[in-house]
Formats: sequence, structure tokens, C-alpha cells
Amino acid sequence: MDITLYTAKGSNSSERVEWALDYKGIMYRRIEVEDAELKSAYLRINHFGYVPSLKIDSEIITESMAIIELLEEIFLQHPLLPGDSIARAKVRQVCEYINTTIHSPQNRTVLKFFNPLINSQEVKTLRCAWIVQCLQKLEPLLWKESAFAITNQFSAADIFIATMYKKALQFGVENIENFDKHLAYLRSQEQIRTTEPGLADETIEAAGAQ
Ligand SMILES: N[C@@H](CCC(=O)N[C@@H](CS)C(=O)NCC(=O)O)C(=O)O
Repeated sequence: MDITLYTAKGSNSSERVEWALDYKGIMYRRIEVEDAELKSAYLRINHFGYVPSLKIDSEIITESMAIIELLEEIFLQHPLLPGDSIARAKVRQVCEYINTTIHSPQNRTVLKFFNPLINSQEVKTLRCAWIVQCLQKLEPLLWKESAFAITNQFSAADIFIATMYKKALQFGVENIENFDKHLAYLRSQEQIRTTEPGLADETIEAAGAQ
């Protein structure tokens, strides 16, 4: 199978897919789309102008959740959705909340549509406040059975939460204790840590900053 991931620098939704691909040990080509290309050449790949897109042989699939579900169906190794139906629905519930409620209104095109005059500092402030408020709402549903978000296994829910929380930290949100603990727990597991997108770069940057 010939697989290509179209991503962009700093793309939260693409990181989810990248983590899923790497965690499952799937071979793929990674193409980083430049900002200007999102509104030009790349529209031939994804007419919404969004990343991620995944090309599987001649088919192109968009939407991170749909892509991860597809990977889960094709590549059975290292599952990211639990076998039990209720547990699976609970994982999807977390993913959908993050994808549709937390992430969608932060999309640049959405923010600009509703407020064309919004400047980048206002965008950042709004995004931080929204992420923190929503993560706090999500918190009571998490970590009931283990230090993983749902059940006692790593799942797509852990990926969606950790990538969203990392984005919040990059924007300057103050640390939230339980989300810090979650991230630290994930990083204590070798297969999860070694497949986390950007972690190697962060570690190099942190070492350089000392
Ligand atoms: N619901 C979509 C969201 C895709 C999305 O919002 N992608 C952002 C990057 S994280 C994007 O391509 N934005 C382009 C832009 O803002 O111009 C998914 O899960 O894939």
C-alpha cells in the first residue's frame, strides 16, 4: 500500500494522524504543505484547503478522525480503539468533542469568517481561553480506570487529548496538573514516547536552551 500524509507545520489535526501512523508502525511518505499552498496547489489534493489528508494508493481521505478510523480498520496492529463497543464509543466521544467542539472554532478560516478584523494576538487569547475551558469540562470523563484517558490502554483519545493540550501549552496556557500528569504518563511508555510527533525536536530544543 502506498501511503502519503499531507501535513503542515504546527497542525494539531495532522499530529493526531502522524502519531497514529507511527504508533501503528505504518510506513508512509510525509509531505509538509506550505501555508501559501493550502490556498493554491494543495486544493487539488483537498478542496477544503485543510490538512491532514491521507493518500492511500489512489484514494484521498480527509478529516483526522475518518483517517484514524480507516487506519484502524486496515492495520490491525497496535489498536487505537478498544474492542468493547461501549469503551470504543467513549473513546470516540472524547475524540469528537476535541475535534468538533474544541478544535473547529479555532480554525483560522472559521475565526476570520466570524471576525475578519481579528488580529493574531486576539486569536491566541481566544484560543487559549477556549481550550482551557473545554479541557476542564472534559476532565471528569477521563482517567477513571487508569492513567490512560479511557480504559487501561492507549487509545485515540490519549492522542487527541495530548496533542490538544500541547497546543495549549505552546500558546502560553498555564499548566493544568492532571493534563501534565497524563502527558508525563504517556511519555513514560516507550512505544508511545518514541512515536509522539515533534518530541525529538522538543527535546533537542530543550537541551539547546539549557
Ligand atoms: N476537522 C478537521 C480539521 C482540519 C483543520 O482544521 N486543519 C487545520 C490545521 S490543524 C488547517 O488545515 N487549517 C488551514 C488554515 O487555517 O488555513 C480534521 O480533523 O482533520
